[in-house]
Amino acid sequence: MIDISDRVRNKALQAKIVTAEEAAAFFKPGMNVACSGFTASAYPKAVPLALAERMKKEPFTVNIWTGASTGPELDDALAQVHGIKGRLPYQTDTALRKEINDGSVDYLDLHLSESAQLSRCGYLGKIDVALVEACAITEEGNIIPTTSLGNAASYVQSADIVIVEVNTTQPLELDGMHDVYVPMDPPNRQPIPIVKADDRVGTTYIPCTPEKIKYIVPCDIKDHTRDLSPIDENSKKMAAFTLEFLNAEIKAGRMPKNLLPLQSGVGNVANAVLAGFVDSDMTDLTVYTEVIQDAMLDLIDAGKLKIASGTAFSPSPAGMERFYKDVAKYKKYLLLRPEEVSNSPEVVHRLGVIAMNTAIEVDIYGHVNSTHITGSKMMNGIGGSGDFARNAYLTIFYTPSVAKDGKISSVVPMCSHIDHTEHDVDIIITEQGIADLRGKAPRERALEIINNCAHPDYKPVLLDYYNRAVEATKHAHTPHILKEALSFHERFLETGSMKK
Ligand code: 0RQ
Repeated sequence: MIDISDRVRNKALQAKIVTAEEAAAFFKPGMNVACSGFTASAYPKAVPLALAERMKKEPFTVNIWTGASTGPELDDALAQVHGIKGRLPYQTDTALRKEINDGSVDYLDLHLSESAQLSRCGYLGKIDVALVEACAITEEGNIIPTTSLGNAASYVQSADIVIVEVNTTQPLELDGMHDVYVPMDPPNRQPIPIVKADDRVGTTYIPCTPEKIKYIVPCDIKDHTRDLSPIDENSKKMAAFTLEFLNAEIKAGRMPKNLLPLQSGVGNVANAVLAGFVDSDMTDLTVYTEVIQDAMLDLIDAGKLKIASGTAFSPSPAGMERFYKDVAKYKKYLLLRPEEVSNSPEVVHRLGVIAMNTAIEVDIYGHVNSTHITGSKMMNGIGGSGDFARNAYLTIFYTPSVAKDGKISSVVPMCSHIDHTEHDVDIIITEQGIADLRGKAPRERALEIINNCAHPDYKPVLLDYYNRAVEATKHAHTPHILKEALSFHERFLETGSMKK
Protein backbone atom coordinates (compact mmCIF):
# COMPACT_ATOMS: atom_id res chain seq x y z
CA MET A 1 0.00 0.00 0.00
CA ILE A 2 1.20 3.56 -0.80
CA ASP A 3 2.53 5.33 2.28
CA ILE A 4 0.30 8.32 3.11
CA SER A 5 1.35 8.73 6.73
CA ASP A 6 2.89 12.14 5.96
CA ARG A 7 -0.45 13.31 4.58
CA VAL A 8 -2.54 12.01 7.50
CA ARG A 9 -1.28 14.40 10.16
CA ASN A 10 -3.45 13.10 12.99
CA LYS A 11 -1.55 10.07 14.28
CA ALA A 12 -4.66 8.32 15.65
CA LEU A 13 -6.34 8.59 12.26
CA GLN A 14 -3.52 6.61 10.66
CA ALA A 15 -5.08 3.49 12.19
CA LYS A 16 -8.02 4.02 9.83
CA ILE A 17 -5.94 3.66 6.67
CA VAL A 18 -7.30 0.68 4.68
CA THR A 19 -7.22 -0.61 1.10
CA ALA A 20 -9.83 0.46 -1.45
CA GLU A 21 -11.27 -3.08 -1.36
CA GLU A 22 -11.73 -2.94 2.41
CA ALA A 23 -13.51 0.41 2.12
CA ALA A 24 -15.65 -0.84 -0.79
CA ALA A 25 -16.91 -3.69 1.41
CA PHE A 26 -18.66 -1.07 3.58
CA PHE A 27 -21.22 -0.09 0.87
CA LYS A 28 -24.75 -1.54 0.97
CA PRO A 29 -27.51 -1.64 -1.67
CA GLY A 30 -29.54 1.57 -1.94
CA MET A 31 -27.07 3.76 -0.06
CA ASN A 32 -26.87 7.46 -0.86
CA VAL A 33 -23.19 7.99 -1.60
CA ALA A 34 -22.26 11.69 -1.71
CA CYS A 35 -18.98 12.25 -3.52
CA SER A 36 -16.51 15.02 -4.09
CA GLY A 37 -15.75 15.89 -7.71
CA PHE A 38 -16.73 18.45 -10.29
CA THR A 39 -15.82 17.67 -13.92
CA ALA A 40 -12.92 15.20 -14.03
CA SER A 41 -11.36 16.85 -11.00
CA ALA A 42 -11.06 15.68 -7.41
CA TYR A 43 -13.56 12.82 -7.66
CA PRO A 44 -12.88 9.63 -5.68
CA LYS A 45 -11.24 6.98 -7.85
CA ALA A 46 -9.80 4.01 -5.95
CA VAL A 47 -12.93 3.20 -3.91
CA PRO A 48 -15.41 3.45 -6.84
CA LEU A 49 -13.15 1.18 -8.93
CA ALA A 50 -13.04 -1.36 -6.10
CA LEU A 51 -16.80 -1.02 -5.61
CA ALA A 52 -17.37 -1.67 -9.34
CA GLU A 53 -15.25 -4.83 -9.05
CA ARG A 54 -17.35 -5.95 -6.09
CA MET A 55 -20.59 -5.21 -7.99
CA LYS A 56 -19.42 -7.44 -10.86
CA LYS A 57 -19.56 -10.42 -8.49
CA GLU A 58 -22.41 -9.24 -6.34
CA PRO A 59 -24.74 -6.99 -8.39
CA PHE A 60 -26.40 -4.12 -6.51
CA THR A 61 -26.99 -0.42 -6.98
CA VAL A 62 -26.32 2.77 -5.03
CA ASN A 63 -27.29 6.40 -5.57
CA ILE A 64 -24.43 8.69 -6.54
CA TRP A 65 -24.50 12.38 -5.65
CA THR A 66 -21.60 14.54 -6.77
CA GLY A 67 -20.77 18.13 -7.59
CA ALA A 68 -21.24 17.68 -11.34
CA SER A 69 -19.76 15.31 -13.92
CA THR A 70 -16.81 13.18 -12.82
CA GLY A 71 -14.14 11.02 -14.43
CA PRO A 72 -14.39 7.45 -15.74
CA GLU A 73 -13.22 5.81 -12.50
CA LEU A 74 -16.49 6.86 -10.88
CA ASP A 75 -19.38 7.31 -13.36
CA ASP A 76 -18.17 5.05 -16.14
CA ALA A 77 -16.88 2.26 -13.89
CA LEU A 78 -20.16 2.07 -11.95
CA ALA A 79 -22.38 2.52 -15.03
CA GLN A 80 -20.57 -0.36 -16.79
CA VAL A 81 -21.63 -2.72 -13.97
CA HIS A 82 -25.12 -1.17 -13.74
CA GLY A 83 -24.27 -0.06 -10.23
CA ILE A 84 -26.06 3.31 -10.21
CA LYS A 85 -29.78 3.67 -9.53
CA GLY A 86 -30.09 7.39 -8.78
CA ARG A 87 -27.73 10.12 -9.95
CA LEU A 88 -27.57 13.87 -9.31
CA PRO A 89 -26.95 16.74 -10.07
CA TYR A 90 -25.11 16.57 -13.49
CA GLN A 91 -23.19 14.07 -15.55
CA THR A 92 -21.55 13.67 -18.97
CA ASP A 93 -20.54 9.99 -19.12
CA THR A 94 -21.60 8.13 -22.29
CA ALA A 95 -22.46 4.79 -20.62
CA LEU A 96 -24.43 6.52 -17.90
CA ARG A 97 -26.24 8.70 -20.48
CA LYS A 98 -27.37 5.50 -22.18
CA GLU A 99 -28.72 4.15 -18.89
CA ILE A 100 -30.48 7.47 -18.16
CA ASN A 101 -32.16 7.32 -21.57
CA ASP A 102 -33.15 3.63 -21.39
CA GLY A 103 -34.93 4.04 -18.09
CA SER A 104 -32.44 2.20 -15.84
CA VAL A 105 -31.15 5.27 -14.00
CA ASP A 106 -33.24 7.98 -12.32
CA TYR A 107 -31.38 11.19 -13.03
CA LEU A 108 -32.04 14.45 -11.18
CA ASP A 109 -30.80 17.23 -13.45
CA LEU A 110 -30.47 20.12 -10.97
CA HIS A 111 -29.30 23.70 -10.88
CA LEU A 112 -25.81 23.16 -9.46
CA SER A 113 -26.10 26.11 -7.04
CA GLU A 114 -29.12 24.41 -5.44
CA SER A 115 -27.90 20.85 -5.31
CA ALA A 116 -26.16 21.06 -1.92
CA GLN A 117 -29.16 22.75 -0.36
CA LEU A 118 -31.47 20.10 -1.84
CA SER A 119 -29.28 17.39 -0.36
CA ARG A 120 -29.60 19.10 3.05
CA CYS A 121 -33.42 19.55 2.79
CA GLY A 122 -34.09 15.94 3.64
CA TYR A 123 -36.58 14.74 1.02
CA LEU A 124 -33.85 13.05 -1.02
CA GLY A 125 -33.08 10.92 2.02
CA LYS A 126 -30.05 11.03 4.23
CA ILE A 127 -26.48 10.83 3.04
CA ASP A 128 -25.24 7.39 4.12
CA VAL A 129 -21.62 8.12 3.42
CA ALA A 130 -19.58 11.02 2.07
CA LEU A 131 -16.71 9.82 -0.16
CA VAL A 132 -14.22 12.59 -0.79
CA GLU A 133 -10.78 13.04 -2.28
CA ALA A 134 -8.19 14.92 -0.24
CA CYS A 135 -4.66 16.20 -0.50
CA ALA A 136 -4.14 15.68 3.20
CA ILE A 137 -5.95 15.45 6.55
CA THR A 138 -4.93 17.89 9.28
CA GLU A 139 -4.23 17.20 12.95
CA GLU A 140 -7.83 18.30 13.71
CA GLY A 141 -9.34 15.94 11.12
CA ASN A 142 -10.03 18.73 8.62
CA ILE A 143 -9.81 17.81 4.95
CA ILE A 144 -7.55 19.69 2.53
CA PRO A 145 -9.25 19.38 -0.86
CA THR A 146 -7.61 18.87 -4.23
CA THR A 147 -8.60 20.20 -7.67
CA SER A 148 -12.28 20.94 -7.05
CA LEU A 149 -14.69 21.64 -4.23
CA GLY A 150 -18.09 20.93 -5.79
CA ASN A 151 -20.46 19.88 -3.02
CA ALA A 152 -17.80 18.11 -0.92
CA ALA A 153 -17.94 20.49 2.06
CA SER A 154 -21.72 20.32 2.38
CA TYR A 155 -21.72 16.53 1.95
CA VAL A 156 -19.08 16.12 4.67
CA GLN A 157 -21.03 18.47 6.93
CA SER A 158 -24.27 16.47 6.48
CA ALA A 159 -22.75 12.98 6.69
CA ASP A 160 -22.17 10.97 9.86
CA ILE A 161 -19.70 8.74 8.05
CA VAL A 162 -16.89 9.98 5.82
CA ILE A 163 -14.45 7.97 3.71
CA VAL A 164 -11.44 9.96 2.54
CA GLU A 165 -9.25 9.06 -0.44
CA VAL A 166 -5.86 10.68 0.01
CA ASN A 167 -4.52 11.25 -3.49
CA THR A 168 -0.73 11.29 -3.63
CA THR A 169 -0.66 12.61 -7.21
CA GLN A 170 -2.01 15.92 -5.95
CA PRO A 171 0.73 18.30 -4.70
CA LEU A 172 0.54 19.52 -1.13
CA GLU A 173 0.96 23.08 -2.46
CA LEU A 174 -2.75 22.98 -3.38
CA ASP A 175 -3.30 23.81 0.31
CA GLY A 176 -4.49 27.43 0.45
CA MET A 177 -6.15 27.48 -2.98
CA HIS A 178 -9.63 26.90 -1.53
CA ASP A 179 -12.19 29.09 0.16
CA VAL A 180 -14.75 26.87 1.88
CA TYR A 181 -18.01 28.52 2.92
CA VAL A 182 -21.23 26.56 3.41
CA PRO A 183 -24.24 28.91 3.71
CA MET A 184 -26.76 28.35 6.49
CA ASP A 185 -30.20 27.23 5.33
CA PRO A 186 -33.32 29.43 5.54
CA PRO A 187 -34.55 30.95 7.81
CA ASN A 188 -31.02 31.47 9.11
CA ARG A 189 -29.23 32.27 5.85
CA GLN A 190 -26.97 35.30 5.84
CA PRO A 191 -25.73 37.24 2.80
CA ILE A 192 -22.65 35.61 1.26
CA PRO A 193 -20.18 38.45 1.88
CA ILE A 194 -18.46 38.31 -1.53
CA VAL A 195 -18.38 41.68 -3.29
CA LYS A 196 -15.32 41.07 -5.51
CA ALA A 197 -14.36 37.92 -7.40
CA ASP A 198 -11.25 37.44 -5.21
CA ASP A 199 -12.90 37.94 -1.79
CA ARG A 200 -12.19 35.14 0.67
CA VAL A 201 -14.97 34.37 3.13
CA GLY A 202 -14.31 30.86 4.47
CA THR A 203 -11.66 28.35 5.50
CA THR A 204 -8.94 26.79 3.35
CA TYR A 205 -10.10 23.30 4.41
CA ILE A 206 -13.32 21.28 4.63
CA PRO A 207 -14.21 21.21 8.34
CA CYS A 208 -14.42 17.62 9.64
CA THR A 209 -13.72 15.73 12.86
CA PRO A 210 -11.60 12.58 13.30
CA GLU A 211 -14.65 10.75 14.72
CA LYS A 212 -16.59 11.11 11.45
CA ILE A 213 -13.82 9.56 9.40
CA LYS A 214 -14.45 5.84 9.01
CA TYR A 215 -11.73 4.92 6.54
CA ILE A 216 -8.82 6.58 4.80
CA VAL A 217 -7.78 5.09 1.47
CA PRO A 218 -4.55 5.85 -0.40
CA CYS A 219 -4.95 6.62 -4.09
CA ASP A 220 -2.36 7.36 -6.78
CA ILE A 221 -4.66 7.70 -9.79
CA LYS A 222 -4.52 11.10 -11.50
CA ASP A 223 -7.54 13.21 -12.41
CA HIS A 224 -8.66 11.91 -15.81
CA THR A 225 -9.01 15.32 -17.45
CA ARG A 226 -9.57 15.55 -21.20
CA ASP A 227 -7.24 16.72 -23.94
CA LEU A 228 -8.19 19.98 -25.61
CA SER A 229 -9.49 19.57 -29.12
CA PRO A 230 -8.11 22.12 -31.60
CA ILE A 231 -10.34 25.17 -31.87
CA ASP A 232 -12.60 24.72 -34.91
CA GLU A 233 -13.52 27.41 -37.46
CA ASN A 234 -17.07 27.90 -36.14
CA SER A 235 -15.78 28.48 -32.61
CA LYS A 236 -13.20 30.97 -33.90
CA LYS A 237 -15.95 32.92 -35.65
CA MET A 238 -18.17 32.90 -32.54
CA ALA A 239 -15.21 34.08 -30.43
CA ALA A 240 -14.53 36.93 -32.87
CA PHE A 241 -18.20 38.05 -32.72
CA THR A 242 -17.98 38.01 -28.91
CA LEU A 243 -14.85 40.14 -28.75
CA GLU A 244 -16.29 42.59 -31.29
CA PHE A 245 -19.52 42.85 -29.31
CA LEU A 246 -17.82 43.32 -25.93
CA ASN A 247 -15.47 45.97 -27.34
CA ALA A 248 -18.51 47.82 -28.68
CA GLU A 249 -20.12 47.62 -25.22
CA ILE A 250 -16.99 49.17 -23.70
CA LYS A 251 -16.99 51.93 -26.34
CA ALA A 252 -20.67 52.63 -25.67
CA GLY A 253 -19.87 53.04 -21.96
CA ARG A 254 -21.96 50.06 -20.93
CA MET A 255 -19.02 48.06 -19.54
CA PRO A 256 -15.78 48.98 -17.82
CA LYS A 257 -12.53 48.57 -19.79
CA ASN A 258 -11.67 45.33 -18.02
CA LEU A 259 -15.26 44.11 -18.56
CA LEU A 260 -17.20 42.43 -15.74
CA PRO A 261 -16.37 39.02 -14.22
CA LEU A 262 -16.50 36.36 -16.90
CA GLN A 263 -18.17 32.96 -16.69
CA SER A 264 -17.74 30.48 -19.48
CA GLY A 265 -18.97 26.94 -19.98
CA VAL A 266 -16.67 24.13 -21.01
CA GLY A 267 -15.75 22.97 -24.52
CA ASN A 268 -14.63 24.29 -27.85
CA VAL A 269 -16.52 27.60 -27.95
CA ALA A 270 -15.52 28.50 -24.40
CA ASN A 271 -11.87 27.78 -25.20
CA ALA A 272 -12.01 29.86 -28.36
CA VAL A 273 -13.62 32.81 -26.58
CA LEU A 274 -11.08 32.75 -23.76
CA ALA A 275 -8.24 32.37 -26.28
CA GLY A 276 -9.65 35.49 -27.94
CA PHE A 277 -9.17 37.39 -24.67
CA VAL A 278 -5.53 36.25 -24.53
CA ASP A 279 -4.93 37.86 -27.94
CA SER A 280 -6.97 41.00 -27.15
CA ASP A 281 -5.61 44.19 -25.60
CA MET A 282 -7.87 43.82 -22.55
CA THR A 283 -6.16 43.62 -19.15
CA ASP A 284 -7.08 43.15 -15.47
CA LEU A 285 -9.76 40.62 -16.38
CA THR A 286 -11.61 38.83 -13.61
CA VAL A 287 -13.33 35.47 -13.83
CA TYR A 288 -16.19 34.22 -11.64
CA THR A 289 -17.06 30.85 -13.08
CA GLU A 290 -17.46 27.13 -12.40
CA VAL A 291 -14.70 25.45 -14.32
CA ILE A 292 -11.20 26.83 -14.72
CA GLN A 293 -9.47 25.47 -17.83
CA ASP A 294 -6.22 25.89 -19.77
CA ALA A 295 -7.09 29.32 -21.15
CA MET A 296 -6.85 30.74 -17.61
CA LEU A 297 -3.21 29.68 -17.44
CA ASP A 298 -2.70 31.45 -20.77
CA LEU A 299 -4.37 34.59 -19.41
CA ILE A 300 -2.14 34.47 -16.31
CA ASP A 301 0.99 34.04 -18.45
CA ALA A 302 -0.11 36.91 -20.69
CA GLY A 303 -0.46 39.11 -17.57
CA LYS A 304 -4.15 39.74 -18.28
CA LEU A 305 -5.87 38.01 -15.35
CA LYS A 306 -6.43 39.42 -11.86
CA ILE A 307 -8.27 36.39 -10.47
CA ALA A 308 -10.15 33.31 -11.61
CA SER A 309 -12.65 32.07 -9.04
CA GLY A 310 -14.36 28.76 -9.75
CA THR A 311 -15.30 25.46 -8.16
CA ALA A 312 -13.13 23.16 -10.31
CA PHE A 313 -9.68 23.37 -11.81
CA SER A 314 -9.94 21.09 -14.79
CA PRO A 315 -7.31 21.74 -17.45
CA SER A 316 -6.14 19.24 -20.06
CA PRO A 317 -3.40 16.78 -18.95
CA ALA A 318 -0.83 19.12 -20.57
CA GLY A 319 -2.36 22.11 -18.73
CA MET A 320 -2.21 20.17 -15.47
CA GLU A 321 1.51 19.46 -15.99
CA ARG A 322 2.08 23.13 -16.70
CA PHE A 323 0.25 24.03 -13.48
CA TYR A 324 2.13 21.43 -11.40
CA LYS A 325 5.47 22.84 -12.60
CA ASP A 326 4.67 26.24 -11.11
CA VAL A 327 1.88 25.80 -8.56
CA ALA A 328 3.17 28.68 -6.43
CA LYS A 329 2.82 31.15 -9.31
CA TYR A 330 -0.56 30.02 -10.68
CA LYS A 331 -2.08 29.51 -7.23
CA LYS A 332 -2.01 33.27 -6.60
CA TYR A 333 -4.56 33.75 -9.36
CA LEU A 334 -6.85 30.77 -8.76
CA LEU A 335 -9.49 30.33 -6.07
CA LEU A 336 -11.78 27.31 -5.64
CA ARG A 337 -15.12 27.60 -3.82
CA PRO A 338 -18.07 25.28 -3.12
CA GLU A 339 -20.44 25.30 -6.10
CA GLU A 340 -23.22 26.86 -4.07
CA VAL A 341 -20.92 29.88 -3.81
CA SER A 342 -19.22 29.81 -7.25
CA ASN A 343 -22.68 29.56 -8.84
CA SER A 344 -24.60 31.51 -6.21
CA PRO A 345 -27.43 33.50 -7.84
CA GLU A 346 -26.92 36.15 -5.16
CA VAL A 347 -23.19 36.59 -5.88
CA VAL A 348 -23.49 36.23 -9.67
CA HIS A 349 -26.12 38.99 -9.64
CA ARG A 350 -24.09 41.22 -7.32
CA LEU A 351 -20.87 40.93 -9.33
CA GLY A 352 -22.66 41.47 -12.66
CA VAL A 353 -21.21 38.42 -14.36
CA ILE A 354 -21.01 38.01 -18.15
CA ALA A 355 -22.34 34.47 -18.68
CA MET A 356 -21.25 32.58 -21.79
CA ASN A 357 -22.72 29.11 -22.30
CA THR A 358 -23.47 26.70 -25.11
CA ALA A 359 -26.94 25.64 -26.24
CA ILE A 360 -28.17 22.57 -28.08
CA GLU A 361 -30.81 24.67 -29.85
CA VAL A 362 -32.42 28.09 -29.65
CA ASP A 363 -35.79 29.16 -30.94
CA ILE A 364 -36.82 32.20 -32.90
CA TYR A 365 -38.04 33.98 -29.75
CA GLY A 366 -34.86 33.39 -27.75
CA HIS A 367 -35.73 30.35 -25.63
CA VAL A 368 -32.80 27.97 -25.13
CA ASN A 369 -32.58 24.19 -24.91
CA SER A 370 -29.33 23.14 -23.21
CA THR A 371 -30.18 19.59 -22.32
CA HIS A 372 -32.48 17.50 -24.50
CA ILE A 373 -32.04 16.08 -27.99
CA THR A 374 -35.36 16.25 -29.89
CA GLY A 375 -37.29 16.83 -26.69
CA SER A 376 -36.86 13.44 -25.05
CA LYS A 377 -33.24 12.31 -24.78
CA MET A 378 -31.04 13.78 -22.07
CA MET A 379 -27.63 14.95 -23.29
CA ASN A 380 -25.78 16.14 -20.16
CA GLY A 381 -27.90 18.40 -18.00
CA ILE A 382 -28.44 22.06 -17.17
CA GLY A 383 -25.24 22.18 -15.10
CA GLY A 384 -24.47 25.69 -14.01
CA SER A 385 -25.89 27.33 -17.10
CA GLY A 386 -29.17 28.22 -15.37
CA ASP A 387 -27.46 29.62 -12.28
CA PHE A 388 -25.53 32.04 -14.44
CA ALA A 389 -28.01 32.68 -17.28
CA ARG A 390 -30.82 33.81 -14.96
CA ASN A 391 -28.66 36.00 -12.73
CA ALA A 392 -25.92 37.40 -14.93
CA TYR A 393 -25.64 41.02 -16.04
CA LEU A 394 -25.27 39.82 -19.61
CA THR A 395 -26.28 36.36 -20.79
CA ILE A 396 -24.82 34.99 -24.01
CA PHE A 397 -25.65 31.62 -25.58
CA TYR A 398 -23.63 30.01 -28.36
CA THR A 399 -24.50 27.30 -30.82
CA PRO A 400 -23.29 26.38 -34.28
CA SER A 401 -26.25 27.20 -36.59
CA VAL A 402 -26.51 23.56 -37.69
CA ALA A 403 -25.72 20.17 -36.16
CA LYS A 404 -25.14 16.68 -37.59
CA ASP A 405 -23.60 17.87 -40.88
CA GLY A 406 -26.39 20.30 -41.56
CA LYS A 407 -29.22 17.80 -41.10
CA ILE A 408 -30.36 19.71 -38.02
CA SER A 409 -30.96 23.44 -37.68
CA SER A 410 -30.02 24.67 -34.22
CA VAL A 411 -32.36 27.62 -34.77
CA VAL A 412 -35.92 26.26 -34.70
CA PRO A 413 -39.44 27.70 -34.50
CA MET A 414 -39.97 26.27 -31.00
CA CYS A 415 -37.39 24.52 -28.81
CA SER A 416 -38.22 20.87 -28.16
CA HIS A 417 -37.33 21.46 -24.49
CA ILE A 418 -36.69 24.75 -22.68
CA ASP A 419 -34.06 25.30 -19.98
CA HIS A 420 -33.59 29.07 -20.31
CA THR A 421 -36.49 31.30 -21.23
CA GLU A 422 -36.64 34.36 -23.47
CA HIS A 423 -36.57 36.47 -20.29
CA ASP A 424 -33.03 35.39 -19.41
CA VAL A 425 -31.31 35.41 -22.79
CA ASP A 426 -29.65 38.63 -24.00
CA ILE A 427 -27.41 37.56 -26.87
CA ILE A 428 -27.32 34.56 -29.21
CA ILE A 429 -24.21 33.90 -31.25
CA THR A 430 -23.75 31.36 -34.05
CA GLU A 431 -20.99 31.22 -36.66
CA GLN A 432 -23.42 33.16 -38.89
CA GLY A 433 -23.64 36.18 -36.63
CA ILE A 434 -24.93 37.73 -33.45
CA ALA A 435 -28.50 38.46 -32.35
CA ASP A 436 -28.79 41.19 -29.72
CA LEU A 437 -32.14 40.55 -28.08
CA ARG A 438 -31.88 43.27 -25.46
CA GLY A 439 -34.76 45.72 -25.51
CA LYS A 440 -36.54 43.85 -28.31
CA ALA A 441 -40.12 42.56 -28.30
CA PRO A 442 -40.74 38.95 -29.42
CA ARG A 443 -41.52 39.77 -33.07
CA GLU A 444 -38.37 41.90 -33.34
CA ARG A 445 -36.34 39.13 -31.69
CA ALA A 446 -37.61 36.56 -34.19
CA LEU A 447 -36.37 38.57 -37.16
CA GLU A 448 -33.05 39.38 -35.43
CA ILE A 449 -32.41 35.70 -34.66
CA ILE A 450 -33.49 34.31 -38.04
CA ASN A 451 -31.69 36.96 -40.08
CA ASN A 452 -28.44 37.02 -38.07
CA CYS A 453 -28.03 33.51 -36.65
CA ALA A 454 -29.82 30.91 -38.80
CA HIS A 455 -27.92 28.94 -41.43
CA PRO A 456 -28.68 30.07 -45.04
CA ASP A 457 -30.12 26.59 -45.74
CA TYR A 458 -32.81 27.11 -43.08
CA LYS A 459 -33.34 30.88 -43.17
CA PRO A 460 -36.09 30.81 -45.87
CA VAL A 461 -38.17 28.12 -44.11
CA LEU A 462 -37.84 29.86 -40.76
CA LEU A 463 -38.88 33.20 -42.26
CA ASP A 464 -41.77 31.49 -44.03
CA TYR A 465 -42.91 29.91 -40.74
CA TYR A 466 -42.62 33.20 -38.90
CA ASN A 467 -44.50 35.21 -41.56
CA ARG A 468 -47.32 32.69 -41.72
CA ALA A 469 -47.52 32.61 -37.92
CA VAL A 470 -47.83 36.40 -37.84
CA GLU A 471 -50.68 36.25 -40.34
CA ALA A 472 -52.41 33.28 -38.70
CA THR A 473 -52.39 34.91 -35.26
CA LYS A 474 -53.15 38.41 -36.60
CA HIS A 475 -49.86 39.84 -35.31
CA ALA A 476 -50.15 38.30 -31.83
CA HIS A 477 -47.49 38.95 -29.20
CA THR A 478 -45.54 35.72 -29.83
CA PRO A 479 -46.85 34.31 -33.12
CA HIS A 480 -46.93 30.51 -33.41
CA ILE A 481 -48.81 27.95 -35.44
CA LEU A 482 -48.91 25.30 -32.75
CA LYS A 483 -49.53 22.30 -34.97
CA GLU A 484 -46.44 23.29 -36.97
CA ALA A 485 -44.19 24.65 -34.20
CA LEU A 486 -42.30 21.39 -33.76
CA SER A 487 -42.48 20.36 -37.41
CA PHE A 488 -38.67 20.68 -37.82
CA HIS A 489 -38.18 18.12 -35.05
CA GLU A 490 -40.96 15.85 -36.39
CA ARG A 491 -39.32 15.90 -39.82
CA PHE A 492 -35.94 15.01 -38.32
CA LEU A 493 -37.44 12.09 -36.39
CA GLU A 494 -39.26 10.85 -39.50
CA THR A 495 -36.58 11.37 -42.18
CA GLY A 496 -33.28 11.91 -40.33
CA SER A 497 -33.08 15.51 -41.55
CA MET A 498 -34.85 18.79 -40.82
CA LYS A 499 -34.47 19.76 -44.48
CA LYS A 500 -37.65 19.58 -46.57
O1 0RQ B 1 -23.51 14.92 -30.40
O2 0RQ B 1 -21.48 13.83 -29.57
O3 0RQ B 1 -23.28 12.51 -30.71
O4 0RQ B 1 -21.85 14.12 -32.02
O5 0RQ B 1 -24.87 17.31 -29.12
O6 0RQ B 1 -22.55 18.92 -29.20
O7 0RQ B 1 -21.42 20.46 -30.78
O8 0RQ B 1 -20.06 18.67 -29.54
O9 0RQ B 1 -21.05 20.73 -28.40
O10 0RQ B 1 -19.67 19.54 -26.59
O11 0RQ B 1 -20.05 22.06 -26.68
O12 0RQ B 1 -21.88 20.49 -26.06
C1 0RQ B 1 -25.06 22.09 -25.05
C2 0RQ B 1 -24.43 19.68 -24.96
C3 0RQ B 1 -22.97 21.36 -26.14
C4 0RQ B 1 -23.06 21.36 -23.65
C5 0RQ B 1 -23.90 21.11 -24.94
C6 0RQ B 1 -25.25 17.16 -30.49
C7 0RQ B 1 -23.94 17.12 -31.25
C8 0RQ B 1 -23.10 16.27 -30.31
C9 0RQ B 1 -22.63 17.83 -28.34
P1 0RQ B 1 -22.45 13.75 -30.70
P2 0RQ B 1 -21.18 19.64 -29.55
P3 0RQ B 1 -20.54 20.70 -26.90
C10 0RQ B 1 -20.77 24.75 -17.72
C11 0RQ B 1 -22.17 25.09 -18.12
C12 0RQ B 1 -25.29 22.32 -20.68
C13 0RQ B 1 -24.54 22.54 -19.39
C14 0RQ B 1 -23.82 23.83 -19.34
C15 0RQ B 1 -23.88 21.20 -22.38
C16 0RQ B 1 -23.56 16.76 -28.94
O13 0RQ B 1 -22.52 22.65 -23.68
O14 0RQ B 1 -24.05 20.09 -21.89
O15 0RQ B 1 -24.02 24.75 -20.14
N1 0RQ B 1 -24.45 22.33 -21.84
N2 0RQ B 1 -22.98 23.94 -18.36
O16 0RQ B 1 -24.10 16.55 -32.53
C17 0RQ B 1 -29.40 17.44 -31.98
C18 0RQ B 1 -29.07 19.77 -32.00
C19 0RQ B 1 -27.74 19.55 -31.54
C20 0RQ B 1 -27.35 18.23 -31.32
C21 0RQ B 1 -25.70 19.60 -30.81
N3 0RQ B 1 -29.53 20.99 -32.24
N4 0RQ B 1 -29.87 18.70 -32.19
N5 0RQ B 1 -28.16 17.18 -31.53
N6 0RQ B 1 -26.07 18.31 -30.87
N7 0RQ B 1 -26.72 20.37 -31.23
C22 0RQ B 1 -20.36 23.30 -17.46
C23 0RQ B 1 -20.92 22.64 -16.21
O17 0RQ B 1 -21.99 22.88 -15.81
C24 0RQ B 1 -20.09 21.66 -15.50
